[in-house]
Amino acid sequence: MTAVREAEALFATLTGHGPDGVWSAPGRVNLIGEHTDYNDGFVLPFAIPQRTAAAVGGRDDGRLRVTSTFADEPVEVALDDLDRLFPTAPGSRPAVPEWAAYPLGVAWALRRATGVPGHGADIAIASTVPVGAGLSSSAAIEGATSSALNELWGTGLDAVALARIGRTAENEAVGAPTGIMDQMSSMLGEPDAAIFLDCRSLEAEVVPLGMAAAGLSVLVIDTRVKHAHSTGGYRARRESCERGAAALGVPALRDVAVADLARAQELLDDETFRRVRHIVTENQRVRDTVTVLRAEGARAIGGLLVASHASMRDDFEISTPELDTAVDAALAAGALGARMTGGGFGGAAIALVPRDEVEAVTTAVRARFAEAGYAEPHVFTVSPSAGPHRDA
Ligand code: GAF
Repeated sequence: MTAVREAEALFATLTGHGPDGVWSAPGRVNLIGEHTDYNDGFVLPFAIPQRTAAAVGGRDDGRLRVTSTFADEPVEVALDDLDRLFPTAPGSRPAVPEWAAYPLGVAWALRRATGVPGHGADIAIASTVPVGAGLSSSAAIEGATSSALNELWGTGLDAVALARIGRTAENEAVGAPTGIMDQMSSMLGEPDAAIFLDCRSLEAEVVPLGMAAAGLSVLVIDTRVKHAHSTGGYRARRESCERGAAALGVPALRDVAVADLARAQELLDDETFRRVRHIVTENQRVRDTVTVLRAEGARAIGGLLVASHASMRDDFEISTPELDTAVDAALAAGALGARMTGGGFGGAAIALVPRDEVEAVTTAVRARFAEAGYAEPHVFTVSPSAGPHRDA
């Protein structure tokens, strides 16, 4: 069943009637540019066909009730209570179950940003974006919910403003200190194109990928090692970057050039230097990837993807043995490039693969995982896809 049909069915079970409408938004993979977003840098993600749908119907009692296929129980709150629930104190858990903090956080952020009080609603959420796989299931929930409420409440925000609402929900309601890449990629997705985003200005350029014309596929290898951004390593990496920028006297690591790295090495301890070097070289790799895509096409970007993975494995230290195995096995079996994608510490890798070698690469990756004694990975192709829309 599609996410849209599933959300409609869930809505009917919850309320006994049909929704006023159904909105959906996609997950994403990031082609290149990891952990650069919160350093005011560059990213090159694309939206994927897997989507999250929100079936929504108005209520006249000022209450919000959310339910989803990945929850046991609906969560219900009064709209006027949202300001008491959020923001979540830094480092604490949200006052509602974490999955519900995404849609409720969007409602809270939309009211706060626009001053529009909104009205009560039932919201039923279903998704085909795998959770915890590093494919931005969270941005897809935020995008579907914000698109729905933006229309039903008449708040009139554009795609970039809604991406900011999603990030506010994630940072302040869920408490995950993420950047804005995932929300922007979900909101701005275009078929057969990536989004070249300057995370400081939020200027976005659509970069055609021509995957089908080049006979290429992007393979996702979900290692099924779950990750979360609200805790642990993600936050620590962000803090290292902030320390590095402060020590170098710049507002953000975006302002450090590759040529400045020798001086940075003299000033910083080894670990902070390696974190900084990842961000600085990754920003350059994103720009180089865009240049190569425009001049030579997607077949020529493999080396940049491989260099990006090495930098995340060795300098930023966010890869895992499963992700390294996925990348190595894909490359050995004929992928033109491969790298882990997303925040790291689990989740998925992507591989750029000639279309007629997809099966051979898939088989080889599965075999290497079995040999290593890892859980069977979930391997599938994705094509760059459209952003949010109203489905019903
Ligand atoms: C996660 C975050 F949500 C993004 O903002 C980004 O930092 C990414 O990890 C790493 O590039 O998906």
